[in-house]
Amino acid sequence: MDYNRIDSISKSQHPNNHTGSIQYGTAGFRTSADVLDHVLYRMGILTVLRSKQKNAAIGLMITASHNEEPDNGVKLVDPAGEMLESSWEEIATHLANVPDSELIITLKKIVKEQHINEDAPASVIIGRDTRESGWGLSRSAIDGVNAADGSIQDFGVITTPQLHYLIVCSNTNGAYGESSVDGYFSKLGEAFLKVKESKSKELYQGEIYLDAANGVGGIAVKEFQKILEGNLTIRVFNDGNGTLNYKCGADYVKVQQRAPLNSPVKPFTRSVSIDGDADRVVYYYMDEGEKFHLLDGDRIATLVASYLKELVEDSGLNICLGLVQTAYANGASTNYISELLKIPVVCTDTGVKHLHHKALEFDIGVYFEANGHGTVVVKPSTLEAITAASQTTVLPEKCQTAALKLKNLIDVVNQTVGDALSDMLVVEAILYARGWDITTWEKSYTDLPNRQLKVKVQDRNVVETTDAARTCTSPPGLQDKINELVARYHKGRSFVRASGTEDVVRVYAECDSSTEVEKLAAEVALAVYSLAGGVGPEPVVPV
Ligand code: 16G
Ligand code: MG
Repeated sequence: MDYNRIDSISKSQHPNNHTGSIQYGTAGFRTSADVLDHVLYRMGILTVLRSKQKNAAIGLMITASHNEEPDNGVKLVDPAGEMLESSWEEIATHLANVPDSELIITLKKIVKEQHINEDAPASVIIGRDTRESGWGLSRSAIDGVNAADGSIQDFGVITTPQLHYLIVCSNTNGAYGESSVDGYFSKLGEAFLKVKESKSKELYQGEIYLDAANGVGGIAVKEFQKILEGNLTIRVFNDGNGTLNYKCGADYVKVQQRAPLNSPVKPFTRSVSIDGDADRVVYYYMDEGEKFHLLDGDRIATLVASYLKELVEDSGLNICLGLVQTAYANGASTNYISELLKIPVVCTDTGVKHLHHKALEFDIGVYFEANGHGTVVVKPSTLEAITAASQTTVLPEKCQTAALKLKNLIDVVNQTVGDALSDMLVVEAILYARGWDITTWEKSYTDLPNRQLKVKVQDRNVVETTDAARTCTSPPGLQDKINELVARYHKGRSFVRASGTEDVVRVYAECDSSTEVEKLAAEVALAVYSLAGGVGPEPVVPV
């Protein structure tokens, strides 16, 4: 590597003028776009080093997901499509923050400590969402990759899950699918058409309304519209004409628990919201009294897991199926899945990487965050067994049919990461197979009323947790206070954690009454405010 060249481009074109520090959080760096130029340049270089180390293509995605338009961010994607390994998150944070004068020495240190062969080839796949700042930031990243002599495939504007897909295809020589954006659309689209080969039945109607958060999903869904024409009608709104993520998108709909701007008003319309980079999805509808009904990631998880369980049982195959959730999962969903469906449930820390890794421990692992981020992962040996069973004639017909259904459904899944559009097609395939409309789906269990709040504090890192964020270990006394508050509410549960993407402490509360839950959440927020150094206005507890 030509360190002199890296150094001179850094100083002349991508200097670090940022005074504050910036951190590789739950999903990469994410902050105001105007402080990210040098970070992107440096991440371009780091991606090359990671690629040399792993001897595989590494992804670099420029997005700030559901944040406001002026923000942007970058995350690195490891060879198997997973999030960057945590030890490298620290390396990335350090590299992003060092002054220009220490850039080269830092890079040399990384090369040495990580045993990187500087002469190894490097390959980087780049994508970005629709943010205006994305093009310029992608140039900075490309400058970094070039300066470090890596080869680049720049896919321009794509969804985050498309980038993950491209990485996996590229690193498996096409075994997972064709390594192109067209390959992505045809793999998932054609798999969906296969699932829908039999006639539509009962209550299912093949029409949905999609809120694309005015983001990149609005572009991607147009390709699916073409492939699925005549089989699934997707009516898109917030498709890019309005402001990105403004009063729309999966995060808004989930957190605000209300319909997005421009939503169809006709009661019981099956509606879908995705987020700004199309890796989260939630469903919702309004009833005849204009009451809003949300079917979030927990609902999707239970729908998918229960259908998979049925198929696994019918196939007669020995497959261990499990579900992974976080503490944000509604208690009613956890109860339903473990008590009624008898499917093992595991709880992990927030963030896709935690859920994904845990899910890989099952033969078929379903993972979903309540916010709509999730997918299904299947062990290669399990997929082989399912495929073999679907093709054999020695098994009873019921088993073979179930195996074939399983195989076809798995093909609709983007296993590389949670993918809003793929997940939506999976949900549609299952509702279709079950002959359900959205209210039948909703009836499986009743959500406990819940509320999320944010508390501003001086330093959010004073809040530390353990046991998948369900127990707060610092500051002292906070967990005792939470226990005391929760005990006053029927089916009460609450936890707090420092956000990985925003400078706040998050509060989650649930109990069996929608008015009481507002109180519980506010009381816990107040406890955080008093014990963890709250700043600004004090949370107000409703009377
Ligand atoms: C990121 C995570 C998401 C998580 C959220 C939590 C990825 C790709 N995304 O968006 O999984 O739910 O952060 O945000 O890992 P928080 O730490 O601000 O609550
Ligand atoms: Mg996202």
